[in-house]
Amino acid sequence: MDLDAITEYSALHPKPSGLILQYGTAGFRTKAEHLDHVMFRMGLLAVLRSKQTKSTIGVMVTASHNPEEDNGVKLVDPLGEMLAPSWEEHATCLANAEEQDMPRVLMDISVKAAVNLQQDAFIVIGRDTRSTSEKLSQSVIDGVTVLEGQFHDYGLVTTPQLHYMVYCRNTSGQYGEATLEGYYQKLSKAFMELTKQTLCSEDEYRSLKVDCANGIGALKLKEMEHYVSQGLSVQLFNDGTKGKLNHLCGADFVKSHQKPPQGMEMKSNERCCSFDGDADRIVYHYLDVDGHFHLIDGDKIATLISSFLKELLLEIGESLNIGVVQTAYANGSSTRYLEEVMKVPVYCTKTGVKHLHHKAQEFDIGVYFEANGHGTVLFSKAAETKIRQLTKELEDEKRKAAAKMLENVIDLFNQAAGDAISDMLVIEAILTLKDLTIQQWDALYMDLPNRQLKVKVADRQVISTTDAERQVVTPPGLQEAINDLVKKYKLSRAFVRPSGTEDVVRVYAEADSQENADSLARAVSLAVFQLAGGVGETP
Ligand code: 16G
Ligand code: MG
Repeated sequence: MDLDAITEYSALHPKPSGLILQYGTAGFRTKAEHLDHVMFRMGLLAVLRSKQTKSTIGVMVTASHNPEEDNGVKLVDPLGEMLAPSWEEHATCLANAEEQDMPRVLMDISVKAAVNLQQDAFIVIGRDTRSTSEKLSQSVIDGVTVLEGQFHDYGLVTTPQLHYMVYCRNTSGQYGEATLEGYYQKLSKAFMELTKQTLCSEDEYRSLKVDCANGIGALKLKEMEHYVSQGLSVQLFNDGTKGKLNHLCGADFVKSHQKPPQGMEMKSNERCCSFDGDADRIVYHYLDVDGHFHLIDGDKIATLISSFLKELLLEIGESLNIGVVQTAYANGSSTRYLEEVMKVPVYCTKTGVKHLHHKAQEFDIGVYFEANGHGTVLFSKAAETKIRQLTKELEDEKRKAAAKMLENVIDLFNQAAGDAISDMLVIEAILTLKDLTIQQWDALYMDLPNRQLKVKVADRQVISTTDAERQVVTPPGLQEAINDLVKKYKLSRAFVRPSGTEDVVRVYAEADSQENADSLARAVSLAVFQLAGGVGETP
C-alpha cells in the first residue's frame, strides 16, 4: 500500500473533524454534504474486501427512500448480499478515523482481515438519481483508484441492478450477463414465458400504474418497457421530470401514511404500485368504488407469492420445503393466514433485509418480505437444480408445465436482492395466471388496524430487544409496561425498537380497531418516553 499516496488523496476528501457515522442497517446514510470522505474511504475499503474475497465487490451510492438532501453508500458482497457484519465494523472504524489516523486504520483492517495486498481487486459502482450522487460516486472511484483497484462504473442503476451485476460477475455469467441489457433480457424472457399461455386480452389486467417516487425506477422502467410490452403496459407517474424525490410519493410514503401518492391519477379499482427511491421496495394499492384507499403491502405480496409457489410444488409432487420469513412489523392477520390457512411455516427475524435474507437461505424455497415492501424469493442451489432437471425429465404434461413455471419464477426473481422491478413482474404474472383482480388479492385476509409512531429519546441505544425485536430487555420495566397496555385491547400487539436509520425509537401497535391501535400506540410511546429518557414534547 502506498501510504503517502493515500494520505495525499485523502486530504482531497477531508473528514469533518468530530463527525461520527455508523454503518447502519443499510450502509451509511446522512446529509449528502457530510459524505465525501466516507465515499472515498468506502472506495478504499471495497478494494480490500475485493482482495480478501478474491471477488468483485459492489458500491452503491444511494439513500433509498430518504429525502433528496440525504445520500448514502453501501457495499455489496460477492453473491450480491449485504456486507458481512465484521466488515460493517471495519467500515465504521474507517469512516470515523480522524484524517491523520486513517492510513493506519486502513492498514490495521488489512492485517486483521488477512488481506493479501498482491491480489487484484475489481469494484463495480452504481448510483441513484440524487443530484449529489454523481460527485459522490466519483469520490468512491478516487478511493478505488488510489489503491490500484480496477473498476466499472455502471452509472445510474437501481440498487437491485447493482446487486445483480455483482452476482453475475462472481458466477462467471451463469446467473446472467452483467449488463443492463442482460438484466432486462433475463427478466423479460422469464416473464413472457411464464405468462405466455394465458396472455389475457382484457386491458384491465395488463396495464399497471407505477408511482416511481421521482427516482431511478422511472428511468429503468422506461428502458425495460419495450421488452415486456406484449405482456404488460406500465404507465409511469412521479417519473422525476417534475416532482422531488420521495416527496409525498413512493413506497415509503404510501406505506407509512397509508394514503395514495401525490401526482398519480387513480381511478377506482385500478391496479397501482409504488417503488421507493432506489427501486428495491414495492407496495401495491388501489381505490375502491367508494374512494377508499387500500394498501397491499409486503405481507400480502408474500402471501400471494407463497400460495402460488405452494400450488406449483403440489402440482409437481416434489417435497421441496418452503418457508416464509417476516419481521415483527408483519401484520398479525398475515402471519395467522399463512400459518393457519395456507399451512406454511413462518419465521420472524430482526428488521433489515440482511436478517431476512439470511434466514430465507435455510429453505429450499425461502420467501421473505418486510411489510414495507422489501423482499424476494430465494431458491437453494439444490432446489434450483432439481427443478431444472424436472423440466427436462418429466413426462406428465401437467407436472412438466408446473416445473417449467417454477423455473421461470427462479429466473424472474432477483435472487441477489429484493427488487421492485422483478417483484412487480412476478406479481403481475401471478395475477394474470390466476385471473385475480387486485380486490380479490386484497380480500385474502383483512389487515388488523395498526399504527407506527416515533419517540425521541436522549440515547436510543438504552433500548435493547430480544426475540426478533418483539420483547424489550432494557430499560427495566418497559416490557412490563407494554404488556399491561396490550392487555387492555383486543387482538392487540405492540413492540418498540431503536431505529437503525434515524435517531428515534419506533413504536408499533395493532388492535381490533384503528382507534384502539392509535390509542395503544400513543400509550406505548408515552411509556417509552417516561422509561427510556424521552426528550422534547411528551407524546
Ligand atoms: C433499511 C433497511 C430496511 C429496513 C429499514 C428499517 C435494507 C436494504 N434496508 O432501510 O430493510 O426495513 O432500514 O429502518 O436493509 P429503521 O431501522 O429506521 O426502522
Ligand atoms: Mg430502498
